[in-house]
Parts: sequence; C-alpha cells; structure tokens
Amino acid sequence: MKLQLPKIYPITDTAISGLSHAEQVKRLIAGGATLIQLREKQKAAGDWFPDALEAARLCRESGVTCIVNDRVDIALAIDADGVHLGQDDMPAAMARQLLGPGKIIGLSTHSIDQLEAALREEIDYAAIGPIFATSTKSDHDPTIGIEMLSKAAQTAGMMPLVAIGGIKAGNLASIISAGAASAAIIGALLSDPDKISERFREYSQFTS
Ligand code: TZP
Ligand code: MG
Repeated sequence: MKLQLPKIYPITDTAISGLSHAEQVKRLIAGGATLIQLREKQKAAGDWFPDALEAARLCRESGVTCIVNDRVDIALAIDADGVHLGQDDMPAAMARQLLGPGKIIGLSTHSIDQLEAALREEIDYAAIGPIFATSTKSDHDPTIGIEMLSKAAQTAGMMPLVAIGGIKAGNLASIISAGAASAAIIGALLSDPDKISERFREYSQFTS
C-alpha cells in the first residue's frame, strides 16, 4: 500500500539544535509532527542508543512514525517504524530482509538516474536533494533546483517523493507545488531550539 507521508518531514540534528534527539522529538510532536526521522552523524551507536530509545518511546506514545537515518541496527533495536538509507548505506534489499515487510524504507537519491534505480527497489518512498544550497550537509551533491524536482516528481510517479535541502518558509510552497509529497527540513525548523514547536506549526500552514 502506498505510504501516506505528511507534507513536512522533520529530521533531528543535535549539532544544530543543541538538544537531545528525545527533546527535539518532544518539541516537534508538540508542534504537530506526525513523522520524525532521527539523524545522528557524529555519535557512535553506543553513545547515541539511550537517546534514540527514548526518542522512539516518545514517538510511539504519541502515535508518531519514527524513522532512523542510516542505521538499520539501531532501527531494529529501538523498534522504529523504519529506516532512511543513503546511497552508501546498506542496500535496500538487505535492509528489507532484516526489517521485514512491515517497516518503512526510504532511500536518498541525488539525480534522476539514482531515482530511477531507487524505483526498482522494494522501498516505500524515495528522497531527492539537495534541492537548494544547504550548510547542514557538508559533502552534499550539486543542488537540483525546482525544475529538476518537478521532473523527479514525474519520474517517481506513484512512489512518494521527499524533497530535501535548503527548504524554508520562503520556498516550501514551491516544493509541494513541484510535486513532492513531502518536504524534509532540518535547519529551518531547529536553528532556534526555543521555537521548534512554533516553527513546525507555522510551516504546516504553508502546505495547507
Ligand atoms: N541530504 C541532502 S541535503 C540534506 C540532507 C540530509 C540536509 C538538509 O538540511 P536542511 O538544513 O534542511 O537544508
Ligand atoms: Mg544516510
């Protein structure tokens, strides 16, 4: 069955927010988030695990979908709802074997060619980006822009497509109009930790 994604797909980042994943999850849920990705690029699994476990517990308690970036092992251990894989992560087919048919698998792509390859995998959604320049991911691929995003959305067809990279208040509506099912956002939601809930609420209005 086709996955229904919320229009805004928030992703946690402890370096940007200065908060634990659990605290970010709390604030995002208070703002109305219904699906959250936990993304930890710095800490080793052992150091991150207790925070990830608590974040997943908070999601479960509120009926919020919890997706883990990169780490299939952590997703399994905290019984998350799914995993978000990059091009260099474990192959999607292997993640599917480990996670089983009931879990969500998302796959990041950075070009139409990669997106076409992703469509042949047993995944639930594809992501494409960066759409705009971003400082959140240092080693990112070239930006795609709105025109290429429209082409990607057409290529994706029935596969839900998440747009990522440099998305903020001023360009959010254009992302959705271009055909993305959802906009993944990090910096614009988290840069002021006291305003995470407020920003989420505000951003939800740009998509309705
Ligand atoms: N993948 C492509 S761009 C990006 C990722 C993880 C970072 C997006 O962060 P931001 O702050 O919303 O630009
Ligand atoms: Mg990744």
